[in-house]
Amino acid sequence: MVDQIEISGLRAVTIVGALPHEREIPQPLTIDLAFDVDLHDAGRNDELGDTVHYGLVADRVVAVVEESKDILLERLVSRIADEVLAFDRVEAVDVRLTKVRPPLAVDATSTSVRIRRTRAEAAVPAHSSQTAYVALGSNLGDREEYLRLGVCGLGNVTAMSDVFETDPVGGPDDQGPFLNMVVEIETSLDPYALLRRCQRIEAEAMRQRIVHWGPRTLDVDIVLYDGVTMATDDLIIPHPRFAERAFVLAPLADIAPERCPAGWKHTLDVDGIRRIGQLSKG
Ligand code: PH2
Ligand code: MG
Ligand code: MG
Repeated sequence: MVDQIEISGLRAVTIVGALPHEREIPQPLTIDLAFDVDLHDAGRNDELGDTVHYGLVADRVVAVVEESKDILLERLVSRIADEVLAFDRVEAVDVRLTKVRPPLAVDATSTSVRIRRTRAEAAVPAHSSQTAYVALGSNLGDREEYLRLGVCGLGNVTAMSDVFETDPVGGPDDQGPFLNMVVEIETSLDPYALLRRCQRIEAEAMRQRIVHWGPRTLDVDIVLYDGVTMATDDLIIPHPRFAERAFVLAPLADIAPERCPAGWKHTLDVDGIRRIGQLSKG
């Protein structure tokens, strides 16, 4: 018999499923987890550091589910297992993922898939991560505070450019100047999951999508994602216009000049960009 920690009836709402309406409307899921952790030390010492903080596991799992858009429960349950196994002390995990309102023609209470995965067979080794560059921009309200909110929401930030004040490019004439910056992150999220995180951060900043390219409290765009070139309706990587935008290139050049496109210095020979300096702690 091994020691286990259990989390039962964790609830999340997301897009999952193969049917047309399931691609449109988020649906409720419940997640039940049991993970193997040696609890001897925590039992003796009464120290959180000797065990796995189940609150953090619950937060990570709900974030992964809400950021996903998988077709199969099997795919999503496997992501959940990988996420739990990324916690160092977890040796194995049992996960059950349940559709609370399964789309069946007949009557049924729920449908579930259940898997057990051990550290040895985990598809994603613990802490596997990619480097990505994300651009932040704000020209409404407390612009620095919105940048701070963006930086915090992105998670593991490994480098930050200076903040630049930039004249608006495109959009209505009467909007104020932007604050722009670029950050480097190490992330275990795939590009879509990272996009969903960016969108969630923007929503938290109550971005008003009223005028196309109009003023916004916070815009969070993926510029580059290691090893990924893609173009779908939802997401294009690298960002399609970053190579001609001084408000992205100037901050990107601060932290990753080697990632800037050829001739980037020339692109910076424009007015309308002023270096402000490091983002203050607020
Ligand atoms: N973002 C835009 C359009 N124009 N101009 C500046 N200076 N900074 C921006 O972040 C910006 C813009 C669309 O996202
Ligand atoms: Mg943008
Ligand atoms: Mg954007």
